[in-house]
Amino acid sequence: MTRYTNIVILTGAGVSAESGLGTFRDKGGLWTKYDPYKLATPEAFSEDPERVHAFYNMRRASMTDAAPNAAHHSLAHWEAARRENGAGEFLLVTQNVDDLHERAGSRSLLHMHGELDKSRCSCCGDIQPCNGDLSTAMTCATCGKTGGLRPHVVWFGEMPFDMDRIADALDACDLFVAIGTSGTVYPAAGFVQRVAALGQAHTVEINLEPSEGHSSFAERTYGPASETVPRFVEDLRSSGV
Ligand code: BV8
Repeated sequence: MTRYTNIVILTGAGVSAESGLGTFRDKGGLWTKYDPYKLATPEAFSEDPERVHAFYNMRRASMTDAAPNAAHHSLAHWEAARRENGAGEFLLVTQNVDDLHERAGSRSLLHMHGELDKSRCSCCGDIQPCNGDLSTAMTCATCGKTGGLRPHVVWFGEMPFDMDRIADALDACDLFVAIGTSGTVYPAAGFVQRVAALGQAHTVEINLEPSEGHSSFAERTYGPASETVPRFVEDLRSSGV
């Protein structure tokens, strides 16, 4: 079995599904109940900030009640084991705005679409922890302006975070694993094509069903993440990866 030195993992909402947090495009998913262009765009926020705050306040509250599942824990243990034995780079890039990877113990982690438990001031850019509700009545502790606080998440049409660091990791990796993502939203959905085009990495999709980009992956495993991810990680770790 190959020993991988530079591993990049990409997760999406499917990894948090069994923790009780909704996905977006599955049956009953958030975007089947709400219009993303009325809730997850800068234009939506300037048009009706309180409607957007209510949507993210509801999701922030359900995040607090959720707990990491076996998929989150197995990724965190894998990262820790590789760090302990100096096995090389391990980067977890998540599209998710929940904190379940952190709460499972993941450390080498980038939230490319931001984080629900942070607010950002549209006036001065200050980022603060946010565990309760946001509203337009709130005042920024840094610049003192009222009404400018927003969820620190990436909306459609906004540039995802840490793209340079992610691109470097993708270009250096020899294992790329996408977990629980429909492969619908770019630029994340294009990561596998970027890696496959370089021809130096093994690519794996672990999902409930084939994603939009499934044909770009060399290996594909389907089933609930709380079962498929621990099994995948265990198989690799038992061969010393
Ligand atoms: C940008 C906000 C550019 C946070 C979200 C081509 C290139 C570049 C951009 C575009 C492009 N084409 C179109 C675009 C624009 C757009 C886009 O991709 N649109 C799509 C709809 C076509 N992209 C953007 O706007 C991005 N920005 O490109 O900026 C730019 C350039 C210069 C200057 C400025 C800007 C920004 C994208 C981020 C938008 N934010 N949400 C929030 O509210 O959470 S999108 C939303 O989708 C979430 O962030 C989510 O993480 C993300 C991806 O969804 P998934 O995680 O994949 O979830 P989904 O429900 O779709 O799928 C779940 C999967 O899990 C399913 O496959 C299911 O089978 C599986 N599953 C379910 N249960 C389980 C499971 N798997 C395992 N186990 C289970 N139990």
